[in-house]
Amino acid sequence: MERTFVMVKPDGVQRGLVGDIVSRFERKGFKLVGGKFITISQELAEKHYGEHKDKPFFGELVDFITSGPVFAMVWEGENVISAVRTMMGATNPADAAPGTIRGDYGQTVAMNIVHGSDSKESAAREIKLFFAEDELISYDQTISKWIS
Ligand code: RTP
Ligand code: MG
Repeated sequence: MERTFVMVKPDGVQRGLVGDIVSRFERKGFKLVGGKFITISQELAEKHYGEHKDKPFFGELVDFITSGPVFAMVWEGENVISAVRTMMGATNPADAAPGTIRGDYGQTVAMNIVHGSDSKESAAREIKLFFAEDELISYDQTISKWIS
């Protein structure tokens, strides 16, 4: 079963959107297998966003993601990686469709509320970066058999 890394960014936490975001993925039928409330270090931020290190916005991005606590999660389900990206909406909230998280709540690309892994490779890398193996919980969830 596929897993993905999702994070409510500092703006989402400050605005009290953690519950809404968790609820969207729960109601979709995905299974929460890990979660923690943390403040990201400079080092972890630079690793997490390493693919953007040569971009002009890299410094601003690292400053923002380390500026306050985030809620980091791992979600499991059928095609969960692409489904979460669809539910998040476009990177720039100005282009994100209504009904998506960024479309409903975001205004600017710098503060776009939520992160989700963009591929199987990113998901594997990011889950490992943020969670130890024993922090990911395997459990039976009977709802699963009615969903996929
Ligand atoms: P994320 O990694 O945070 O889930 O976002 P994403 O995949 O939708 O977008 P990505 O291309 O990976 O960019 C990472 C984050 O960098 C900020 N950004 N700023 N100023 C700009 O033009 C610009 N472009 C990207 C955004 O906050 C984006 O989420
Ligand atoms: Mg990205």
